[in-house]
Amino acid sequence: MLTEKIIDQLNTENKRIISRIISKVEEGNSGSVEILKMLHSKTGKAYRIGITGPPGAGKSTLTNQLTKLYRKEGKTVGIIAVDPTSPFTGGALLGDRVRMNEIGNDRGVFIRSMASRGSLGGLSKKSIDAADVLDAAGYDFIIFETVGVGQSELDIAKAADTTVVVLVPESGDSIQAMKAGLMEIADFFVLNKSDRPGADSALMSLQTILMLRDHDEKSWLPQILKTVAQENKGIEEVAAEIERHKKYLNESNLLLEKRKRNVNVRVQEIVDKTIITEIWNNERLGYLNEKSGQIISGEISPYQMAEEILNNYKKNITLNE
Ligand SMILES: Nc1nc2c(ncn2[C@@H]2O[C@H](COP(=O)(O)OP(=O)(O)OP(=O)(O)O)[C@@H](O)[C@H]2O)c(=O)[nH]1
Ligand SMILES: [Mg+2]
Repeated sequence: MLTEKIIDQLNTENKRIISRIISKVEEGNSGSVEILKMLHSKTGKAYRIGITGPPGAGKSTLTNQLTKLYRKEGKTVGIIAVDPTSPFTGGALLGDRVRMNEIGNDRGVFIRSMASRGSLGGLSKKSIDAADVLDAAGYDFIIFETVGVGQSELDIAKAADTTVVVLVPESGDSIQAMKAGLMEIADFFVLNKSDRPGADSALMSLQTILMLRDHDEKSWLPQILKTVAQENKGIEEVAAEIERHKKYLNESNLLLEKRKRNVNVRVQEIVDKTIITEIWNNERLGYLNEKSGQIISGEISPYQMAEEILNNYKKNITLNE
């Protein structure tokens, strides 16, 4: 079969095949599902890192430097940059392309930009699917870069083994982060742009916020690392902290726990989406549309309508069995 042949050629040396498979997977149709099923047995080896934080914090610059460091160690890196496609720019951010160009030409690095807007829950599902392709291809590290602003972006913590939250010294940044729920998902913080004034006081206020959290001797306490990503300062420490967290997860058996929890959510999401698509076929949508006037006028209650649609769905399943 054609697909099997393509999957056999899936390795880090073959970027064109990787691109092709990710594009196929992005289509989100039955062909995509077949591919994902086939490559699943090859996944599970890559270590997944999530890098998130406010817009412009230096996530891409940090990703770029971290990747260069991993490459020096002979490791391969797959990067998924999730753009919160704004209706104004309407696509991948040019800046990322420019900043990541340098590593993009490296044989051991693969970069894919994905839009987060669009399909239902598109962000988490598609980026995790793409990460599976990169994992199966054999990349040692997979880095997700997402802008941490909305709730859906927090999903990235469910896809990553280690989540790094990047902040900058600008006042109020840590408060913003707390509001956006970034505090809960951080395995550690990077205070980037530490060359800017106010870095030390930002560090202190972040530390104060972190101290307020519940913790004991055994639990993991997120650290704050200062970096100047632009000047490649503090990057080795970031890599070391990722390694320390990875070791902690492995030794406490939490990596398996975390991955189990994530896979449960993932399967539930797949089931949810499949059922929704199955229920809302054109026929039922049309029927609902036809009857909505009667719901407004009070003849049928929304619950009665919902029951009718669900019963019709269940009846059809029984008939198909
Ligand atoms: N002063 C200073 N500037 C930096 C540092 N790191 C990155 N920058 C600059 O900050 C700007 C934004 O950097 P990016 O790496 O694109 O930030 P980002 O978080 O990926 O941005 P988005 O993906 O657009 O949210 C760029 O102009 C960088 O050159 C740093 O440590 N210090
Ligand atoms: Mg970026």
